[in-house]
Amino acid sequence: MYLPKRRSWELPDSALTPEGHYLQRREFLRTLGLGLAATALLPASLRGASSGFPGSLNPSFKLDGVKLTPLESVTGYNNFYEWGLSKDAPSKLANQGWKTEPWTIEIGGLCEKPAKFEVNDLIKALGGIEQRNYRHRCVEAWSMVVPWDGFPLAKLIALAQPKAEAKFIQFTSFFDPKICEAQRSKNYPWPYTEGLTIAEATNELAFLATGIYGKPLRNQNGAPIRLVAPWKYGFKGAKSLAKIDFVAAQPKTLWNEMAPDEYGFYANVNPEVDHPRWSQANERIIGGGFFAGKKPTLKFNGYEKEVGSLYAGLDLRKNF
Ligand SMILES: Nc1nc2c(c(=O)[nH]1)N[C@H]1C(S)=C(S)[C@@H](COP(=O)(O)O)O[C@H]1N2
Ligand SMILES: [Mo]
Repeated sequence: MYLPKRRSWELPDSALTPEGHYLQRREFLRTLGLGLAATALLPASLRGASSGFPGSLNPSFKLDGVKLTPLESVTGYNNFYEWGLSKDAPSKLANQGWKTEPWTIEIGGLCEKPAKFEVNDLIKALGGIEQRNYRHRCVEAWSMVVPWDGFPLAKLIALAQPKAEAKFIQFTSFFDPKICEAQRSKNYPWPYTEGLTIAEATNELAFLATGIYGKPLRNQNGAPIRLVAPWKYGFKGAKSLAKIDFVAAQPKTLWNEMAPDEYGFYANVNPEVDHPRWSQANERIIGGGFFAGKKPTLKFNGYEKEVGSLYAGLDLRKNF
């Protein structure tokens, strides 16, 4: 029902799997032989090329003239509160015995095809992955440009077949208080949750990332699979997803529950709507040295052409 429109850039070549994933995700390799039979059952529009070559950058998302944030910054300056509140905590604490492979993700709620997948099998069922360079703007007024690997969320939605009553999708991060000490605390309503409307989720920009710079996601970036909605503040991009549910009503989200006046459900990047405690007009560029500087923030983070129509007639100040 919510089949994504086939776009000019969805050529077989754009859905290839970078070599790094094959080399590093052993489980993926092990199941290669089985995958083909499963993909053959999918409609042609969902099938990508099944052989893995490097260089599968989707040409529609190259971001000409923009500098990619260095890998050290993308993997060393993180927000992942389950693993500490400082920017350098997740790269350390999320890598002390927390296992993110194998990993089961559950697709459920109001859909025809609820299912559990090991993440590598899901990637295979959806025909592989592609690379996209996206701007990444945190609500805290800093930004990066990240080369993600992954697949459009619309592909997963088409596979799950949401029912007509499904109007939103809720994303739920992992919950494992035995391993994650912060999740034993009652100060936050764990697990981390986020949400999108179905119209937002089927927009071509909405992406499920499984890698960065052609390598599997590091734990601190939300391994093995996390949401990326580049026209929204980074907190919408829930990490290390355990569940994706189709729901009828606007789902609860962790930050909105914590501070509804500061973190709205929409959270579209908007230089004209300040956070109650700071301006959103400019952003600090992360990486590339101490003096990388600042730049003006763009409406919808520079993706107005792609997503502006989703919000036609909506008061963006009220629906922040
Ligand atoms: N589960 C979970 N997801 C999360 C967060 C978090 O604390 N926990 N932080 C969010 C915020 S505020 C941002 S800016 C991005 C940061 O992603 P990155 O560390 O890969 O840049 O992840 C988002 N997803
Ligand atoms: Mo953020």
